[in-house]
Amino acid sequence: MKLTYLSLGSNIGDREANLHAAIECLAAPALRVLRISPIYETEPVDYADQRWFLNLAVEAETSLFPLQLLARVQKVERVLGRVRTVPKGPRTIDIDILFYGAAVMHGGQLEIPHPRMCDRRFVLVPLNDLAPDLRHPVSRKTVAEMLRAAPSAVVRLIHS
Ligand code: GSY
Repeated sequence: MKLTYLSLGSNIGDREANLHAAIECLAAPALRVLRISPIYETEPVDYADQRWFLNLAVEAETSLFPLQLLARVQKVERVLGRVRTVPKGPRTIDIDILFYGAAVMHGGQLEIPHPRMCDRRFVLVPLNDLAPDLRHPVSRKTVAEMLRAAPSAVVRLIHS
């Protein structure tokens, strides 16, 4: 079993319902959700002209291999009807794999740890609620340290 951390975001429709539906869909055989962070409303990063997101982080244990986990995540995004009209634009649900144990993977279709997590407050704030002492296997920084160094962006607690 590997411990994995995922980041979930939604900015179309009933954003909170989308997050809950995604968590339910993820938790099929070979993946058990252990903990869920509070939900935050966050200003859009990369493409500003869109609705604000709701974001949260999930801690799960899984016997899926990384590419199997990616396939599971992509299936959940498909099932929930993710539509991407604009690159980095609005989406019903977006799920990013942040950590997979202490694995480091480059190239191919999957990069682990997630390459942009250290710049994204919308990822780090909820992740910090679950695992502030978790260490990035390459930079060796903890989540709390990455959060302290992250560029500013509005992230406000909706409810825990
Ligand atoms: O990479 C995830 C999708 N996404 C988000 C997001 O989930 N939250 C915020 N605040 N901005 C985002 N920009 C992108 S792309």
